[in-house]
Amino acid sequence: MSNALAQEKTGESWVDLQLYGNHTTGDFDHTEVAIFIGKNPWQSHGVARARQVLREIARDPQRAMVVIDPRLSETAKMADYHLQLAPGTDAWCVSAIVATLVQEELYDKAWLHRHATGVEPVLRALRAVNIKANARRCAVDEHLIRTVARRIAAAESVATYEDLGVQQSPNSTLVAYLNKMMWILTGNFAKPGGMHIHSWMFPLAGRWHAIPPAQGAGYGFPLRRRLGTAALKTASTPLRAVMATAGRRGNRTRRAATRAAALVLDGFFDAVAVPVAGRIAEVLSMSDRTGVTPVSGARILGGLVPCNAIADEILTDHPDRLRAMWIDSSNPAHSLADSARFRRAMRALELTVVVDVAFTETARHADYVLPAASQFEKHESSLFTLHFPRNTFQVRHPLMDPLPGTLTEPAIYAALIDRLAVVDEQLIADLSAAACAGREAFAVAFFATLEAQPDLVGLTPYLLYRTLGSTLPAGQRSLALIWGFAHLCAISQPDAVVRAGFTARGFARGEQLFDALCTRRQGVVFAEDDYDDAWRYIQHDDGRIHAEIPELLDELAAVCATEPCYTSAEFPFVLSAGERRSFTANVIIRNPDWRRRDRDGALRISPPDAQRLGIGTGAKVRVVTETGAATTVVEVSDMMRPGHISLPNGIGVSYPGPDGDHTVGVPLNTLTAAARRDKFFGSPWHKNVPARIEVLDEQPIGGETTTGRTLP
Ligand SMILES: Nc1nc2c(c(=O)[nH]1)N[C@H]1C(S)=C(S)[C@@H](COP(=O)(O)OP(=O)(O)OC[C@H]3O[C@@H](n4cnc5c(=O)[nH]c(N)nc54)[C@H](O)[C@@H]3O)O[C@H]1N2
Ligand SMILES: Nc1nc2c(c(=O)[nH]1)N[C@H]1C(S)=C(S)[C@@H](COP(=O)(O)OP(=O)(O)OC[C@H]3O[C@@H](n4cnc5c(=O)[nH]c(N)nc54)[C@H](O)[C@@H]3O)O[C@H]1N2
Ligand SMILES: [Mo]
Repeated sequence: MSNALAQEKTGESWVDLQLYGNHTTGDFDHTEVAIFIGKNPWQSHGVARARQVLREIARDPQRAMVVIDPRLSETAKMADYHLQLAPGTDAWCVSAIVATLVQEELYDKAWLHRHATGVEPVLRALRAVNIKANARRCAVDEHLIRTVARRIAAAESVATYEDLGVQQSPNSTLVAYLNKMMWILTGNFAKPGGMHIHSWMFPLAGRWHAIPPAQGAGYGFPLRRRLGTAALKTASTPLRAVMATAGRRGNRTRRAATRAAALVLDGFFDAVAVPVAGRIAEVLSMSDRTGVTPVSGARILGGLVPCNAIADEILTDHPDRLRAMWIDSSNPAHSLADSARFRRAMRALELTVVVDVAFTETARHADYVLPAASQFEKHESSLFTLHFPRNTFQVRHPLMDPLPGTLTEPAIYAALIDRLAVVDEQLIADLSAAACAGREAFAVAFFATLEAQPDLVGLTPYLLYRTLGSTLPAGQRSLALIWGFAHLCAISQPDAVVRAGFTARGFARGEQLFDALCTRRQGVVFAEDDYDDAWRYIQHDDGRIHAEIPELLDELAAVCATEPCYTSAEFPFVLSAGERRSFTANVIIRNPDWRRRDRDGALRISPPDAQRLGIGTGAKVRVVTETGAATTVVEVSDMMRPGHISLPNGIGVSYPGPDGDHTVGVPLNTLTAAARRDKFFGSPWHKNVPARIEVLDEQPIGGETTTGRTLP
């Protein structure tokens, strides 16, 4: 199992797990000092109402924006402090900032004493950092670094956001740690404008864990839990039999069954829901699956194999190599490093299946392609519920009917699981009948089933779709899964869900949330946190931040003893392969005519470099890297630092035209290498690809003749 998180976010996630156990998010609406590290929210968002929030910060003289980026990005242009470092040198830059906090005694001793452990080794490591040397290594003025550190220390609140500029660059895991030290050492956690662990609809990554209600989990709770579990176990068989037939019997039986189920739920819901729901969430979120891959020994986090290791796990004769790959909603032959190698790996497999809405670069190499209905033709939602204090979720409804021959993913997977015949048909019939009787009856029957047959827990989405789904109005079958989300969410974060207005008690609260999710099409605030709640989301038993990560403190010392250097005489530029621009959206825009500007996805280059090469905007050049070469047009841009060039992401995909398929723009991963990756979690260094530029003699795009004029 892998997904895009395992080529950008796993290093940061692991750091989060060590420090406090879950994902954090910044309160940029209220923060005094906003810090963006390798992040350009003006184009890439990631902060709700990003442009408005950026404008508000920029306009307010009491607030400040710090941007760490080698490029004068749209966001950097609005910043009070732009640290325009040399590409790939963030570890030196951010460690110099954090070291200034320590060496100038600007950190919050009292707060750390109260809320953190393992602080002393961190302070010791940071006292050893040579700020002056690191400033030189990252090519940022030492005075600017110290000024920024002082501004951070003086602020009422600080929030940070790191993204691909560092996550797909050298030392990404170390930089994630240093980033977090900027706000931890200054005590910027769990307060307005600070950093917070937040609620989830369902954890996209990281651990599901129930937060007990602040008040009165209540008298006799353990006893009720024991009783409840026992009641569920013993009552479930006869109760389930009643439920099973209730749908078919008369109204009186159905009413009796519903009342009985309601009674069980009323009496015991609080006590039994958490353990039952917890098991479902743990299995489905795969949060506890760690280890290493069988062939290359790459570290697995949250069940995810690092993307850059996938081909290594296939292109070998190791007996435990991967044999088959199921690819859904992803175009890895285009979006993962070294496309040619990935395609070779696909062909070496015994079976490949692609589920997609387009006949993608990946689909073309698959044994089977299962065409899915598009996002406009089915219910959809995003699990990126990363907001604090008010967290939102939206179920988007279909706008039109699916194209003939396509199915929604739930229908595809349910049909496959049917054919695998792993679930007893009678069970499906029983649960469906219970669902006909009512939600309470269904809930008791469903929970009792999973309690009795824990091996079915992983099939929860299938069971919900087939049983509860069959009772939902026509065309809304997929919403059965949302029912599961609603209940897990209400069970795990009861106080926050109540504050968001879902005040019913016990089982009824999840029902209330489910109804809102299905009917309020504009979206729902499902959780409203208190700033103090962030403490309750910490997953260490002592409720403290565990500041020391020995592996990364060793790494800090090692990195600080080296000089960064990514270029050579052969490859004198650092190419950032994958800049987010206004007309890019990962790989989902295939028609180049949709890009009203920058249709070809120009290579951005600094004015001095362009001048030395004798080229201007619109010139055609060839970009050559260790792995490949591509032709592109040039845009001379004052955004770029000399020595740094940048291509947009998401282009270079095929699109059918009257005379066959066309590809506009550079498919970036023909230029990248899988081996250039983070040593801890394998994140690719897409932002840091050594490259050279060869100027073409007025060749049309695609022409391969070069003049051989290379920048020395
Ligand atoms: N318009 C648009 N928005 C998107 C997407 C999209 O395709 N298009 N994709 C979405 C996805 S999947 C993601 S992950 C996010 C990514 O969002 P971002 O990470 O914000 O986007 P990028 O433009 O890839 O990179 C951010 C910045 O990193 C800088 N950078 C390059 N090298 C370095 C370096 O060595 N150090 C530092 N500090 N900075 C460096 C670049 O100059 C750039 O300004 O965007 C999301 N939003
Ligand atoms: N060189 C380089 N490589 C990069 C990046 C970079 O900056 N530089 N960025 C990286 C990042 S951060 C990310 S997140 C990845 C993204 O890489 P991917 O995950 O591969 O790209 P997406 O565009 O998110 O994938 C979408 C796929 O889902 C399909 N799709 C769209 N809607 C549906 C649907 O309803 N159902 C199904 N089944 N499929 C659908 C689309 O047709 C497309 O093929 O790329 C990474 N690769
Ligand atoms: Mo991403």
